[in-house]
Amino acid sequence: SDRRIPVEQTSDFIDLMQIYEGAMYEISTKLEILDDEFQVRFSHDPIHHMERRLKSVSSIIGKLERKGLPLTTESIKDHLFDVAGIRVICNYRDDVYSVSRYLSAQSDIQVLRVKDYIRNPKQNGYRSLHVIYAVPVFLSTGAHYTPVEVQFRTIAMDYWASLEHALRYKSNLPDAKLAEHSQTLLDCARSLQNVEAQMQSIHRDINGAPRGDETP
Ligand code: 0O2
Repeated sequence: SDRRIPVEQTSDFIDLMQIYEGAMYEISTKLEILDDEFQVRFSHDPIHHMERRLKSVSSIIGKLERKGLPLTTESIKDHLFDVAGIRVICNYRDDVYSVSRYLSAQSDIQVLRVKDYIRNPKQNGYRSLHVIYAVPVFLSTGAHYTPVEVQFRTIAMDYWASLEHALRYKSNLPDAKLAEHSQTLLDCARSLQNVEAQMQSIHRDINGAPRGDETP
C-alpha cells in the first residue's frame, strides 16, 4: 500500500500556502493604496471592488494532475502561478490599464507574464487582463519571491465572465442548448464592449481622468 503522506498534509505545503497568502495581501494592499491615491488626486475610484482567493487543495491537485506533474510542493512552486489570485474589478477600461500599469511599475515587484485578453479576446468572447507578479514575502528565513495572478477587468467583463463560467461549469444542459447559449454569450460580449466604449467616452469627457492605454 502507498504509505506516502499526501502533499497537502506536509508541513512544507502548509508553509507554502502561508507564503502565497502573504503575497496576496502584499499585492492587494498595494492596489488599495493606488485606489485611495486616485480618489484623492482625481476624485475617482478606479477599482470598483476586489476579490481574493487561494486555490483550493483539490484544484491544486487537479491542475498538477492535468499537467502530468508530481504532487509535490516543488511542482507547485515551479509550475503553478495562480495559487494566489486577485480579481480587480474596475469601473472602466481606462482604469484597468492605468491601475495595472502603476502596479507593474513598482520597483519591489516583478512582472512575470502578461496575457491581454482585452486587446485579444478569447474565441468565446472572454475579456480580462491577466498579469502574474512576483512579490517578495519577508519571513524570518528571508525574502521569498512569490507569484500572484491578478485578473483586471471591468464590471461588464466580470458580469459576462460570471455567467459564462456558470454555463461552462455549473450547467447540465444538453449540447445543443449549450452551443446556442455560447453563441448568444458571444453576441453579448460584443454588445457589452460597445456599451462600455460609449460609457467610457462620456466618462472621459466628464472626468478628465488620466488615460492609460498601454499594456503593463
Ligand atoms: P479558477 O477557478 O478561476 O482558478 P495557466 O495558469 O497558464 O496554466 P491558463 O488557462 O493559460 O492556465 O491561464 P489563463 O488563460 O491566464 O486563465 C486562467 C484563469 O482565467 C481561469 O482560471 C479563469 O479564472 C479565467 N478565465 C480564462 N479563460 C476564461 C473564460 O473563457 N471564461 C471565464 N469565465 N474565465 C476564464 P481557472 O484555472 O480556469 O479557474
